[in-house]
Amino acid sequence: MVNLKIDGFDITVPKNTTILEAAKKLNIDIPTLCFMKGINEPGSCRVCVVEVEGWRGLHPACATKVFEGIVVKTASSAVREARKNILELIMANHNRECLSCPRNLKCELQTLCNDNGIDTIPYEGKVDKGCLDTSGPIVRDPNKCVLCGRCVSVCSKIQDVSAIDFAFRGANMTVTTAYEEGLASQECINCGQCIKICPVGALQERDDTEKVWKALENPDLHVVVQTAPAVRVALGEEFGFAPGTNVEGKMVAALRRLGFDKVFDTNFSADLTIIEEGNELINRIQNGGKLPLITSCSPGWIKYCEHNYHDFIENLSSCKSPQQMFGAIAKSYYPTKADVDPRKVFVVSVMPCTAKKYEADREEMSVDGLKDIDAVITTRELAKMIRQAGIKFEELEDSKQDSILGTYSGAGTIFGNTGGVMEAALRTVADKLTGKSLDCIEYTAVRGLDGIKEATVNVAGMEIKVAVANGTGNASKLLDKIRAGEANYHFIEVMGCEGGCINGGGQPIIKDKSTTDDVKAARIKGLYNIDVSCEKRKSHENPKIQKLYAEYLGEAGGHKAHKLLHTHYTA
Ligand code: HC1
Ligand code: SF4
Repeated sequence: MVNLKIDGFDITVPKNTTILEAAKKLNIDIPTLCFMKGINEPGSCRVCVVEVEGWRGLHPACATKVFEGIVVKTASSAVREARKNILELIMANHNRECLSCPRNLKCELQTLCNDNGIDTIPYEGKVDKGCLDTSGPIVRDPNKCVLCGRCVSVCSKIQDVSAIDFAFRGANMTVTTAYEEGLASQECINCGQCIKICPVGALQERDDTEKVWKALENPDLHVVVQTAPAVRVALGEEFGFAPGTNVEGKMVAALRRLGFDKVFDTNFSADLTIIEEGNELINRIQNGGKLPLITSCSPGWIKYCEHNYHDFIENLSSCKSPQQMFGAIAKSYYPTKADVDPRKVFVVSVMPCTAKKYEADREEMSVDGLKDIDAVITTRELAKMIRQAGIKFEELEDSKQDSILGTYSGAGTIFGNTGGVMEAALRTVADKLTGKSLDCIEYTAVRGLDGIKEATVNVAGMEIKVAVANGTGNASKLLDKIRAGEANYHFIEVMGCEGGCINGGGQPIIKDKSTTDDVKAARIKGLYNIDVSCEKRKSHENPKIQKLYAEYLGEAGGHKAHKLLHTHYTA
């Protein structure tokens, strides 16, 4: 252990602790724009400089290790002056259209400038570093980039994609793509993890709210909305609720106020996915089909697989994702029940995921010329619409989803958590294979934030080997092991983002990035709490799903189900 003094207070910390970490233990928050533990290299922004007694100059707290007897000052006049100067330089090279920036009031740079008394920018900088990239769902503004490198690190080290990197030197340095092409033409998987980690507004999702407003104003359209499982435990953060708070009732009420003709739920079609995917798994196991079966509901993962693991394309489940299944049913079965023209049904999705915008626009995602999904907005965009409409979200009375696409089981709900799709599938597959209604339904081995989770489940005398890859970075590790013949499974769940959809690129921005893991854990708990409170916790027990098969689809995996609910991917 090492003893030191920070701002006059004694503290003892383990060897190799940085000054930044030691100060945190004393509740001293040294600001930094670049450093993210385990993700980004320390020391590029220099905002965290501190004074060390006896040393010349100032030193970055994120990159300087403590040693016995060190005396540190984190807010001396030399530090404050240097910090101010560094921020002025960053601001000089930053597009300062703060009022029209989507990150206004949630921008780390803006907060730091306020806190450090920046009122004028004394330097002439460079704010014409490139054009706005609007080629796809991820919008990049190089003129707002502060070169912190967090996006580059998350894209390469966590997501294993490397769609963006630093280019050029000196004043021309920028973060860009290969050949400076639009992100849409790159290997980018649209996961939006770079958006969430960006301290400023240099990365954003494409804003599709106007498209939704226009549809809502069009009297010829019948506009229905679905909300993904993970939205309900995060939307509240935009309105002051603690992470993980279930605001489903208020969310439904807000959607009604916005004018949607029907408010439905993606949890319903998550249940539907389980029926189809469970059936596919049993078929492949019993009839010698391609194994392992790998889930296909995360569009970021699908694109990653197409780019990097085409030898596993045939392993992907042919099931469309719940988002897409919902749209296909909303434009086929639902119109027969609601007596509306399917061509007039306009389907809006509220998703925690930026890649869902890309998925909805994929060529494969339509039936008989009708696109499954017409518009996708993120959790953040929904919050924006609620604010635009002047709705006092906090004070709304809870409301319930509409019939017939709004009823769901606990299994459909936990889809939003890493391991949730696997657990939901096992609940159904185990019942189907044993012919019983099993009581033991919590598959805790596949829960939690570990990168790769494995389990062997004993069902009806059969050992089913399963694995869960939490994020594409972990998927690559798992698939490499399978390629090398070092591992083998019957069924694998892959979600594109670490933690699953609860941590999707469209979820509310976590301003204090050091709390990210706590926020993820709270959202995960929120979904498991809903699961426990559900009357039905298995997808095949959802009465509205049973009715859908009885009245319309016929058999799971049958002709109609295939036409509407399945697809195929090509490398
Ligand atoms: Fe997801 Fe899914 S769980 S992919 O994370 O399979 O986005 O929440 O809607 O489609 O249901 C997202 C979440 C979501 C789909 C489901
Ligand atoms: Fe990388 Fe994901 Fe951002 Fe694309 S969206 S640049 S894959 S982090």
